[in-house]
Amino acid sequence: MPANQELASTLSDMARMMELLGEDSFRAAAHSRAARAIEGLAGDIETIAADRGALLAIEGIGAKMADKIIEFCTTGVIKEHADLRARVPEGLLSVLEVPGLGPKTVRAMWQQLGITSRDGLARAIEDGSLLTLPRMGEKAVAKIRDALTFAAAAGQRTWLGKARPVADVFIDRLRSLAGVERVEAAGSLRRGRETIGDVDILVGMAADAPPAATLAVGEVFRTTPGVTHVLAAGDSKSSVMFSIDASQGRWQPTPNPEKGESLPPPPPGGPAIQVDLRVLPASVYGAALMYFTGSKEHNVRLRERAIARGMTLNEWGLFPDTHKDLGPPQSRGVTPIAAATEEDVFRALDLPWIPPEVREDRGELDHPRPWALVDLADIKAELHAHTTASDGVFTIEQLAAEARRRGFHTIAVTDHSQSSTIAGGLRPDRLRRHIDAVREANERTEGITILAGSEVDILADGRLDYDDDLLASLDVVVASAHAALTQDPATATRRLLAAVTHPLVHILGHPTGRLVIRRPGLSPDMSEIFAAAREHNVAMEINAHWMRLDLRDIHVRAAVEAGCLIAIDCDVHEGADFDNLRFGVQTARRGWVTADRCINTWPARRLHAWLRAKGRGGQ
Ligand code: DGT
Ligand code: CA
Ligand code: CA
Ligand code: ZN
Repeated sequence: MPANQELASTLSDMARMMELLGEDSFRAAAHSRAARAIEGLAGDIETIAADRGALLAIEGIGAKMADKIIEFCTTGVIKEHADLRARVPEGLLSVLEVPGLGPKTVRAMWQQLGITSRDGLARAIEDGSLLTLPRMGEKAVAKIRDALTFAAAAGQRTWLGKARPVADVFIDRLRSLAGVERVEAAGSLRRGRETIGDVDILVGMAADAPPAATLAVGEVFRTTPGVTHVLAAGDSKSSVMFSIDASQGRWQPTPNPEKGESLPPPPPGGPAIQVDLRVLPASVYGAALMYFTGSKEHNVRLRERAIARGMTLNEWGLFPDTHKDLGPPQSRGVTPIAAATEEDVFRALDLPWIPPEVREDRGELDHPRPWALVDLADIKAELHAHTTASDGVFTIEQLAAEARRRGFHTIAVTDHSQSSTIAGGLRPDRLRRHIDAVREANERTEGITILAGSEVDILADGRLDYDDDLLASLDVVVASAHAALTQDPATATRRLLAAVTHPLVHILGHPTGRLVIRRPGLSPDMSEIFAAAREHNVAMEINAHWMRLDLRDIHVRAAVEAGCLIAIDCDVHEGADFDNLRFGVQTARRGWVTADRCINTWPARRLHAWLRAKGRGGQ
């Protein structure tokens, strides 16, 4: 009933604006009362309002209010609402929504300090001016600061790479507790989505664990260093807010994927994320893990499948009946067909185990079985890495040593090209000397092949940043767009097509240039790019940095369907960047990439032969 909802929120806005303006509090209260009455209506307000008598019969609606409702139902707006809007600064209502702030306080902030937004409030806290308000002491200010941080974090999504270390803090802490048999992250984190709303942690308790052990898990969870608020504290369910910075000690990611890039500031409100805990018997862990991994849409499909087979699926198991009206089967003592492991439940539904990354209701239940997606352990080569020659921290040798330590057979040195001046891009003569240095390092180094490459800029018009002679002397050419990322789609398509059809390009690096949450990047016609990439034997990169994840999951899937090769690369600038590989692999899996499709999984001979074939007319 959208009209009811819209009218209710209009009236409640009016009430709040009247309060902020310091108007008659009875009038404001009348508007909130009417809003609540309309929200609770079973019938459609537009139908009811056609009969003024019916409207007046509603508890909480008087003559004046009835006129406003009729005005809304006939014109779609209430003029008084617009008048109020004109008098109240736009951001002030969002200040009022900060938990713990009432209209009187917000009005004082506005009238006396000129605060009209949450950002303004944050500034007044930092510069101390908030303290000058009457009855505003240090304690009250600290409370508001907390509430502001919390309000900003709630409903906001963060990067996969920021949320994963948070989950790992809790997993490490809970793993060794008495009676704990299993601990895992579920939800969007386990599915590897590029942004995370909240972190879901699932603990499975051994059959012989006493109830006190379950309570202890909750207690340890809620008292983890870094927890800023406890939102809920039940026996088997808890929720907390956790300061993301508290997880950074264990893993320090590069804040910025390419140095020198000017980025807008991080989302306001400070970095905090909600973490949910559920503790259950290990005997139902599989069913619960499936339920809390989601996605919701995938779960709906699974439940439909269960029902179609005469069964009921919920977080307690897969049960042999569908008598919903008798209450949930687990509380009627019905023994589940399957519950302990995901494999058991999927098998009983006549399905292979479905990798979490593809549980998005994108056709995964109809997939020809079994699944054989690319795995972290399959990756044997890194083909996009920077050294001190441009903006990396490693020398060639250090980079190679780190790559070898991580079990790779090949590392490509691909420093920036001349147009990326801020990133220390190499002029042609410097690149020539750099190539010599890489080849010498390769001679000296055992156990890994070091390739001489470049991450060559794709200029705004599609030309590459070096001439063909120089490009032809490289073992690997990653072509990437770094500037002019607001081009219109048609221009962007021509630009990227020029790079993909260039005979010396091996890999299209971070194809759209987008940054997750921060920058949309190019939006070329991907199907044209993929068709050309397939024809010209160019691999499409999945840049594994959690701020890039570019290609994104749905584009990966389209590239795979178009028959393209995929490269998963860490765009290494420093050691920790290698750890981002897991996110690149998850993104690949979300796009249904098999190992064979991904050139980083190929044995050295095959990979090197493929690279050499470029520019020699071979494939
Ligand atoms: P997020 O946190 O927004 O990044 O996304 P998710 O997928 O982690 O969602 P979340 O944390 O709300 O719930 C975790 C999983 O639990 C979700 O993927 C499916 C399951 N779940 C949670 N609430 C419901 C619900 O109301 N209905 C159903 N069917 N499943 C739910
Ligand atoms: Ca979640
Ligand atoms: Ca959750
Ligand atoms: Zn780049």
